[in-house]
Amino acid sequence: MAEEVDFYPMWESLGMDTKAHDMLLGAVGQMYGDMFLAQQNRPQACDYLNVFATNLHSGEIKEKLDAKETGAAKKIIGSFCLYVPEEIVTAAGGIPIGLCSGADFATSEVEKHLPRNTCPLIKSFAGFRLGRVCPYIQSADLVIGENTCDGKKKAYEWFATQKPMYVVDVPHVRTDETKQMWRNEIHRLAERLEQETGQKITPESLHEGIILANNKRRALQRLSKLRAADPTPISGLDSLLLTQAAFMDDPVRLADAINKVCDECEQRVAAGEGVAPKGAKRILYTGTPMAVPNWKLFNIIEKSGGVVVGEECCTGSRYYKDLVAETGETVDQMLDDIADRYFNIQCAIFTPNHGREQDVMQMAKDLNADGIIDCSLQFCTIYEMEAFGMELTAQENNVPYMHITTDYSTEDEGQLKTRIQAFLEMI
Ligand code: BJ8
Repeated sequence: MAEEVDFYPMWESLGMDTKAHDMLLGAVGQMYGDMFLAQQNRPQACDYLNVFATNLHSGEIKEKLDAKETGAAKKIIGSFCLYVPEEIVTAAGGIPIGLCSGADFATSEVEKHLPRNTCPLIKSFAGFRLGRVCPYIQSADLVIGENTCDGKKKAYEWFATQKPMYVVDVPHVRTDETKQMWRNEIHRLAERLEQETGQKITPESLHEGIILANNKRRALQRLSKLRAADPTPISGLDSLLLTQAAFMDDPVRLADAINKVCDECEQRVAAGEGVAPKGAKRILYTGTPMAVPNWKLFNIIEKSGGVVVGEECCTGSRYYKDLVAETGETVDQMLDDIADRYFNIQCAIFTPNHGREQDVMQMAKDLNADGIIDCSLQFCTIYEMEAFGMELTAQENNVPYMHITTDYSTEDEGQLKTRIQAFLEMI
């Protein structure tokens, strides 16, 4: 039997509130059991996710702290957005961590610093910091923010009083000039990271960073293709968690685990085995990102008899659909290649952003979706705004569409269930 490790000294050394943290872990553990472990016909290789979820606040974070201790890595670098390239962090000797948070915490404390009508994702990371319950936020040596939505960019002004921060300037329109600005911004970020870690980025280290991230993306692309089968071999919940893991887990281990899931899914597809019966209503998700442990919507869809077959969002296809070119030879070339790949992420902060509608329609076709559920987190103006255009595009393409606005609370679960069940019956 594996030796039990006592993680309390580690949590205490990170300045965490261990009592509050126990409560959080208890609640998330319960949720994981009710949502993930209660699934039927789950691929066995998804057991990896059970281990990942169990270790998320313990073994996973210890591994990163140990890497720093032994000198295998220099710093832990947190970020909140897909526009922050993990390749550069890795190349500079940092460990990249996604800090977006998916649960309400210390809300009344948060509302002393941020307006009540702020998006739950922002309030959540603020609450995790104020409540001292996130070992990732606690251990981040530097946090890279980004000038994206109004909520995040203003919240970072406050967050900078909590953690050392550097904010990258993401353009909001796509022109040749802004593309060049973005390239310059990425070069500046590389310099800042080198300064932070004290490690020079070399052609070799940057190439390795690109390959590490691309390999995760290749594995997720493979999984995405397999989900086109009917019956689909894996649930939306498990697929979502595999992508969420890409922001925290060891990249080599995770890519290997995803490929093992794919191997099993290939066998299932060949045998006509699925996670839901053939003919179950197939949903394409689009909208705001889903940070751990925001699994509410997928759980409702799948417990209502539907199955999520794809996610057009930052915790979905936007993370893995495009690779960074692997042909660059100099650091400058590779940084430009990275900038160009990230410039193409179809986030609603860009105007116009019709590429997102095209991506959604293409995914609906490729994955044989029966309907689209477009979800915005409450108070996310940019995704709420884009929902109107998305609905029109879906109508033009004869794809049933539903828009949802929700938050991290459980209060609207009953209402969401009713609406989703009606949508599944209608399509
Ligand atoms: S690239 S989607 S991760 S900005 S949900 S905090 S937009 S008010 S998360 Fe995003 Fe980067 Fe874009 Fe992706 Fe603001 Fe909206 Fe909240 Fe959001």
